[in-house]
Amino acid sequence: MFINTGSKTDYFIHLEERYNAHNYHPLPVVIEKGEGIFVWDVEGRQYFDCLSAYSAVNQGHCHPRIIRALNEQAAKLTLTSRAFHNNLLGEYAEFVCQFFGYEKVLPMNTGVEGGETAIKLCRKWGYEIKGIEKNKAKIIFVENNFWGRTIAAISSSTDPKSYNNFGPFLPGFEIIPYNNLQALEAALQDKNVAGFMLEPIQGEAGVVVPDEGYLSSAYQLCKKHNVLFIADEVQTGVARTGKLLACDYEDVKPDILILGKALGGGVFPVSAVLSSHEVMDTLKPGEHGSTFGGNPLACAVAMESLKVIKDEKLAENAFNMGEIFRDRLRAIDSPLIETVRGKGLLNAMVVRPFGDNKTGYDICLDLKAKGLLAKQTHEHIIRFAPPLIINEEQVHRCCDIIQETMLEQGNR
Ligand code: IF1
Repeated sequence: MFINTGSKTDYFIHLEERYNAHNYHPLPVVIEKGEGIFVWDVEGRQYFDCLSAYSAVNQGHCHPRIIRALNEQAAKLTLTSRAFHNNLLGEYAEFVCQFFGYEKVLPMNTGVEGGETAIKLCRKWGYEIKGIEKNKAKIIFVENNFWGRTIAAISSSTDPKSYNNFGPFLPGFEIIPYNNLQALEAALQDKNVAGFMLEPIQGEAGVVVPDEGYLSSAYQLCKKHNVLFIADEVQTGVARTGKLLACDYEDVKPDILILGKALGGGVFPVSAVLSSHEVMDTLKPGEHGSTFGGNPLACAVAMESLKVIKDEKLAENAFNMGEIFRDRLRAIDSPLIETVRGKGLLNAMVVRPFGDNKTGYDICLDLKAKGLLAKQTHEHIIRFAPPLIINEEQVHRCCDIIQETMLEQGNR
């Protein structure tokens, strides 16, 4: 039994620390309410949410249309499993395929399940269509990728924090530098390569934007070598970067597209793998699946989540607000700011080492004190990703807070 020795915040943090695994280092804030771009903590304080649950809340917290879709479906039918048909899966599959321009979809739940599914489809296609020798298929990944926490995901990771002491790792994965076409061309000489999987903009790596033309050239190289181009748009997709998909900036149509996070409108785990008949039809009944994959509740939520993206023109808004956001941050006259980068409303500020071993976490604490929640990645990179519904006045208020914080830091 926990006795409330301090604030409500302390109470909830202590309770969580006692009974929950310490697999995160959260900011010391306890959120109990979310609406639009705002969240409130248990002390009643309001914050700008500049993380959007790592781009899963693109439509804003508790969007009324999405909550209504969730509640109405939840009161009717939530889960049948795929042992039986349900009246929403076919409608959803048609809707999401037409929304993104693909022939077939395989519905899953989390982003990493989407990545796992894409790899299994790619390998199956490699053996049964490309004719790669059994169990010899290789998939190319890039350094500093992040696509989740499963054994396959960490087997392709270059981050010791992701893979250390979780071995042994999966074979058949090759890792090359990101944004390096020569390295890709060299790797593609291997006839056993079935696929090349990458994020169009690397999120966890710190919003790393590749050179203009990298995606389209990489795609062309994959076509030349009969290799599937697999885009992990779990974080960059669903309008986050100012286009429906980050690949749209270069008119690249991935052979396999992986979606997650905001596909579920921030209210339900929904992921999807979209591809062609040729790739999808390599899977036969009983060869892949998941208890919740394609459940009617997820279908209802995902359709409404995508309709909101379209109806509220959130990609266009993300593009326009992102321009203002980066201009404002780049105008901050602080020696601590090394660079500001991003597309749409997926942005990051890289800060130089400062004070006595201060890191981005310390800046996030100061931002929190001023009413803005953001989180650092890799110590010195602060990611700013507000919900895509943010308006110009709110962008300026967020930038005022960031500017004030950075100028104060610089004077310490
Ligand atoms: C954590 C990071 C972000 C992703 C991309 C697939 C997945 C993710 C590009 C897997 C998930 C989440 C996971 C979460 C924190 C967050 C994260 F910092 F870990 F790397 F966003 F950048 N592809 N990213 O970003 O999706 O299975 O989680 O639904 O694990 O700490 P998931």
